[in-house]
Amino acid sequence: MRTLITSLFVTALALSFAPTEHEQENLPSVTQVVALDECDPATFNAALGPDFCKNVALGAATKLPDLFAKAAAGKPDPGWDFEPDIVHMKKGTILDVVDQGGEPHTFTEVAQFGGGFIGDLNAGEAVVPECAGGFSNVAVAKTRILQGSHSQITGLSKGEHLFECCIHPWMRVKVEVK
Ligand SMILES: [Cu+2]
Repeated sequence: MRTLITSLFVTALALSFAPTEHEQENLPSVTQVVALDECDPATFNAALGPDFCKNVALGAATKLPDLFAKAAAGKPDPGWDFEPDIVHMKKGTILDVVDQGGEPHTFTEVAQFGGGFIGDLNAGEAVVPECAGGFSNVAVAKTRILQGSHSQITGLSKGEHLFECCIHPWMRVKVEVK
């Protein structure tokens, strides 16, 4: 009897230190979205200030006037992108957005996709209310992601969520939360 009690105690002790399946399930999982761009430092920084664009493109860069010309023609540069375009995740998952491009972006939840706060990049689409005012609006500024940094989105409810960049509004992600 004594042996049985001792062995039960030892088993209970061992279990209390081992992470149980239940605890492992409680760790929030993370899914990642990557923001990309291939800005050309020479032309971007001449117009927008030193260090606005840091060279990440290794020869694949898009010059600032070309970015505007492509957007105006309704064929925005595909190098400016959120990947993936659609995210499927369970409720409670952390959505981690990392800017691996050369310049800042925003990751802004919108009711409907539309234009951003730089009219000449909107290809005629009206600015969506969530982007209005640009960085003079704190609600927009707080969704900014600087080059090389992460932003974590938590607490997304079940259902569909739409996110876009308020600067480059063709950068769009649909998040389906189950
Ligand atoms: Cu952007």
